[in-house]
Amino acid sequence: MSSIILYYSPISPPSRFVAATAKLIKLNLNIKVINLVKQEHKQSEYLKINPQHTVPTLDDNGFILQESRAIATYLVDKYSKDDALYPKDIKKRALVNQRLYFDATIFSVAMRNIYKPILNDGVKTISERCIADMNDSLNILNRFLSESKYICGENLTLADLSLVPAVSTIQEMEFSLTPFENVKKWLEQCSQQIPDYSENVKGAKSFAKILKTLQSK
Ligand SMILES: N[C@@H](CCC(=O)N[C@@H](CS)C(=O)NCC(=O)O)C(=O)O
Repeated sequence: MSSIILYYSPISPPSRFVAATAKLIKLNLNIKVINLVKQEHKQSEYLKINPQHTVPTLDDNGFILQESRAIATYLVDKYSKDDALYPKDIKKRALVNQRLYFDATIFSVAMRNIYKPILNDGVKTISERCIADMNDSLNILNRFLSESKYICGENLTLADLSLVPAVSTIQEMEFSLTPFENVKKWLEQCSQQIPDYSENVKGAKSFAKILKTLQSK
């Protein structure tokens, strides 16, 4: 068993991003599932390694790291045989970073603003503001993808791996991708390249089902 531990939840898009990255670089991880519904991420043992009480968290032989994008870039830098997913070329890397930040600060924030009120505050209906912000984020992504096959050019990078689980989750939450042709095409391409893609779909469906159940109560 690998001594590199990933604390992970299948319903968490950033967890699935890190797991897919490890698979693509053929790095064996010891996956420890954290049950978010049972609040395992709030237990004192877990808070010691992640005060943010989020998944994923990496424990690489005692080196603890939180935040999916920090984890994925670290894993590629340290363990990948090549730099395809996270180029060493300064300008290419800057572009991947920019799109990772776009995901962290815009796309995933728009998504969180939709699911958090449903999970935490008993909100049943997604506000018009949140729907508009999500559609705006999808539109930006669609524009990025109008210039190239993948988010940062003609090859798959960490920017794609980070955004795919988030976009699939949004799709399972019944956000239509029909107005975003480039996004639809890109998702289909990525699904052919990401190992065990069905795990991503399964996780996205499970999360969407949790939300739907709460909304219908
Ligand atoms: N920016 C963080 C976000 C992590 C995050 O919000 N994870 C969610 C699951 S998708 C979580 O653990 N939520 C529990 C909580 O915030 O208490 C990352 O990319 O790792």
